[in-house]
Parts: sequence; C-alpha cells; structure tokens
Amino acid sequence: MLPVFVFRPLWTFCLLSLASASYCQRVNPNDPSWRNAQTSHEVTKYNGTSLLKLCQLSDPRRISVYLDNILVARPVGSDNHKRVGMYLKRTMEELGYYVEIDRFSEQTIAGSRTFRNVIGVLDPSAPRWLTLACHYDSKDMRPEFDFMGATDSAFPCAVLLDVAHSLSPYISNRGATDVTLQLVFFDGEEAFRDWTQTDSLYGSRHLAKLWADRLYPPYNSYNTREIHRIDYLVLLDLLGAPGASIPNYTPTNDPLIYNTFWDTELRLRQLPNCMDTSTSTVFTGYSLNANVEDDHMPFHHQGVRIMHMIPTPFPRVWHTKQDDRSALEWKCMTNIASIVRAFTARYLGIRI
Ligand code: 1BN
Ligand code: ZN
Repeated sequence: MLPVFVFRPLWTFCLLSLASASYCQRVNPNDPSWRNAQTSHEVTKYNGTSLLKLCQLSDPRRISVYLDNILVARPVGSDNHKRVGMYLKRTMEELGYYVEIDRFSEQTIAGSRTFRNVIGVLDPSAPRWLTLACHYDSKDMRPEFDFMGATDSAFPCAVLLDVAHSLSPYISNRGATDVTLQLVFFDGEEAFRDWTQTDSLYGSRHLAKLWADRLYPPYNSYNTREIHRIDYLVLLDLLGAPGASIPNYTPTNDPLIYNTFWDTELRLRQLPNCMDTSTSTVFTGYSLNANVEDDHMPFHHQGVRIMHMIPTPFPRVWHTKQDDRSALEWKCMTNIASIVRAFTARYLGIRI
C-alpha cells in the first residue's frame, strides 16, 4: 500500500531563498514548537464587511452541481461508489489540492471489501491541518440500491467541495500560514448489517491508525505523528434537511470550537442578505452529555480535538429511502455552507 502522505519539506527551500515570503515565515516542522501553536491558535474576528464578502461567495448552482455528481446510490463495492470516489479526487485536483487515496481491503461480515478514503490537502508543506470531513459511501439497503443518502452524507460532501472551491482563491492569502485546509472523505462509515464496533467506520478506523502509526516529520525524535497535525477534525453528517439543530456533544466536542461555530452563525444572521433567518439557528448552544458513534470516534480516541456537526434529533428520513433530494431544503443548505465557509476562513485567518 502506498503511504498516504509523502513529506515534502518545502520549508527547506527557504534556506535556499527559493520560496515565497510566506513560506519563509513557516515554522520548521523538525522544531517541535509547531505543536504548541495548536493550543494557542486564535481565530480571526472579522468585521461585518469581510463576513458579508464571505457570505457572497455562496453559489447555489455550484452546490447543486456537486450534489448531482454525488447524490447516487453508492454502497461500497458498487460502480457508483467508485465513480463518486474518483469524482471527489478529480474535483479537488482541479482546485489545486494534493490528493491521496488510502486504499485497503478488509474482511467484513458481507465478505472481503475494498475501501478508499479520499484525502485532499492544499499546501501540503504546512505542518498543521484544519480537517473538514464527511463520509461518501451510502448505506446498502438493497432493493436494488434505492437508498440515496442525501443527508447521509451526499450534502455534507457537497459542502466540503463548495468550501474548497469558494475559498481556494483566498487561501494563499491567509494569516495562519502554518495551518492549511484538509478535506477527508471517509469510506465505509455505514455498517453492512447492524452497527457494531467491527461492522462500521471502516475508513475512519483505518486512517486514524495509519496516521497514529506514522511519524511526522519522518525520523523525528519527538515522537510526533501524522495524526498530531490535525488541529481540529470537523465532521459533518446528516445535514441538509429542514429544522436541523446541533447541540454541543460535550463528551467529544471541544467547547472552544463549538462556540466559534455558534458565534459565526449568530454573526452571519445579523448581516443583511446573508442568511435565511426564517429558520431557527442550526447551533443551539445547548450542551448534550452524549455522543453519536461516527467517523470522529477513532480520532477522538487518539486525542484529536473534535467538532461533530450532526443534528439531534436525526432527520426524520434517516435510513429510509425518503432520504433523497426531496429531503433537502435550499435555505438550510446555503445557511450551512455559509457557516462552514465563514468558520474555515476565520480559523485560517483568510484575508478577504
Ligand atoms: C450516521 C449516519 N450514522 C450512520 N449514518 C452513525 C450512527 C451510528 C447513527 C449509530 C446512529 C447510531
Ligand atoms: Zn447512515
């Protein structure tokens, strides 16, 4: 199996004065202080003008095109599944992302299956990642593949591509040069039969272990690993249907990051012509002392800080064949895309 990431020590170019000024300001990843910056990182507090510009990057047609390409029944092992994986790879490459496929085969309750996590990163020489994630497989509910999984998780995947597309012209002009945007499309989230520890989360369990096992930078003596590069893992799931409310899942969520999402939504709602405010807020601000098992858990168990964006209650169409395009509502979709885009820009200190 190919390694997921090849370390490209671009910072070494600085010594030879070949790289741009922003790269030259970058921390040397062989100096372990890059990890200290993860806990002291401050998100940007934009004024209304910048937030409005971020909001105006919304384009419903763009999300619709992404959705058209993802919203097919795509259970693991199907032709559609492979096609959607390749589409995610191609789309990120066209946006200038370095894309790697973490491909592996595993014996499952339904027989041997091949899985492919699709991982894209912009500016791979940056030591730290803000990781946005979703799963792209759809649950195999047979009669002959009629489960589309619009909220679960075609729309969340479309949001990730939309954020990547809308921010790609601005990311090179960011304050936080040591942290970059990473998109992870997990495979095999769904159980083939009933959800158990072994029949579920195939892709995320594999990737968390791979990154926990691999030193970053290679041969370093501080024992820092690829998985430590993640500042936060933001996992989107079951989104796009009307009335979603996302509490703060206190056993797994990081309170700081939840509050930043909540604050971002409240600020966007105060702007003219930005959010559709006929619906109540997505982030409720309520704490819920419970977890939902999902792709973030293998990373949480490795100590990664988490933001789980999944509504409680689940959409009423959850795991029914009504979870198709008709389950999605435009105003909720654009609101969510605007919040995730503005949050990402704030975190990366994008100048706009
Ligand atoms: C989310 C979407 N999940 C499955 N499809 C995770 C889940 C696990 C939901 C256990 C409920 C119970
Ligand atoms: Zn599901």
